[in-house]
Amino acid sequence: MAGSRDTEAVRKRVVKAVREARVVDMHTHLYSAAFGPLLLRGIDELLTYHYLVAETVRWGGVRAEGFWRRSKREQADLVWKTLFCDHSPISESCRGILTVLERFGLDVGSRDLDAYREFFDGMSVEEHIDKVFELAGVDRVVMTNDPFDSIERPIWMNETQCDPRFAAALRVDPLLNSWESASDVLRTWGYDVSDYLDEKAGREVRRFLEEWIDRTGALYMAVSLPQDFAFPEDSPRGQLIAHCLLPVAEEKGVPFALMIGVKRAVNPVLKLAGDSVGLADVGAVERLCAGYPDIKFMVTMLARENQHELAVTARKFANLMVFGCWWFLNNPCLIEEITNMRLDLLGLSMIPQHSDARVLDQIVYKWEHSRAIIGEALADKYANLAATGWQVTDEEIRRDVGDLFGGNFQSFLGR
Ligand code: FIX
Ligand code: ZN
Repeated sequence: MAGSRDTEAVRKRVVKAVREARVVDMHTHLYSAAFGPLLLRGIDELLTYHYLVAETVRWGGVRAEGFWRRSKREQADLVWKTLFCDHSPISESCRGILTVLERFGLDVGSRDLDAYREFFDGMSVEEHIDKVFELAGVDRVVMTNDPFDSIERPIWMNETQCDPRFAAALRVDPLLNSWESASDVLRTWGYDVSDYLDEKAGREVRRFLEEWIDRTGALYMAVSLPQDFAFPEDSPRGQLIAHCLLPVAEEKGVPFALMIGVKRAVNPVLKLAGDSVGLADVGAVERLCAGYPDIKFMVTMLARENQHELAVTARKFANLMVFGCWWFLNNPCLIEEITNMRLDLLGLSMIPQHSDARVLDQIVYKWEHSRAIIGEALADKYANLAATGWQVTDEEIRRDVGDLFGGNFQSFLGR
């Protein structure tokens, strides 16, 4: 047996296994090349990521309205000037860009934005995707697919061939969170739904969901929910979940992913950068998991203060998979805290991270930064085991790390 009581040696073996692990990134906003303009990539997209827009406008050099009036390139110039030149780029989102540049072999010290642009412009989309997947150690990403999106819908309707590295997830926000306008649109597509959610409308929405799961091959259905999300609830959303989403999830055997705790548009002029966070009720998750034991739920919550209760809830329900450090939690200090807590409460039966990348290149930094933190957290745990005399083989370490970085997700899907 290759095991050792030496805690330092075991730590090194764990960190190495995490560094080498192949990743399945179970929630992103990336698209394959077939989706044309929906796939964002390169330095100007990196700089205008909404996390950085919020940080730029904070400095007060420009108001949000003025920011949006600029071209993408001018916006990127302003972000670069404000966050990288006028101040040191120490926030996680800024640091991420430097990690990407460095991993691509660019001269970070030169601060030469035009040279970075030239580099990214020189890559074909295919070359770019291959390179990013290789640098990130990612095998597969799951997209966020919205059948109500006017660019995306025709691509699916034309049965465009999709790169198998990009799997689909059916996003149901428009349906659940704005039923009135969604029902208007559904009618134009030939679904016989009234505004009133009666028996027939329920049947038609189920037909819509089933058709889109089949069309996209969606691995799961997903929705983001506000901090006041309740279940059960006598609202269109509550009715749709109970009578459409859950029956389809059960019938099709696809999990339902709930991302809970977003306070949308607290500052609407900031657009995507204007969303915030709120404390949510984990009781809604408990009631879903207890009431529907044959349905699988994947849940992430946005508020730091919800994390402990959510992890405890996952101890109670095998049909609940906790995943990721979402959005404002995707920062080193919080990933460390949350990962350690989950490892203590749930052992290895969770999905520690997803990237939520919106720009292709981001998976390079998001996974590199998360790997380092998860690797250290895990190394501590194995070192504690080694101190008792428990020995682990390299195969066992690789098995466990593989579960965290993709295996648990695949098993939960039942694949
Ligand atoms: O709802 C979501 O999937 C969120 O992740 C996004 O809408 C959000 O804007 C984001 O990019 C967070 O990382
Ligand atoms: Zn997301």
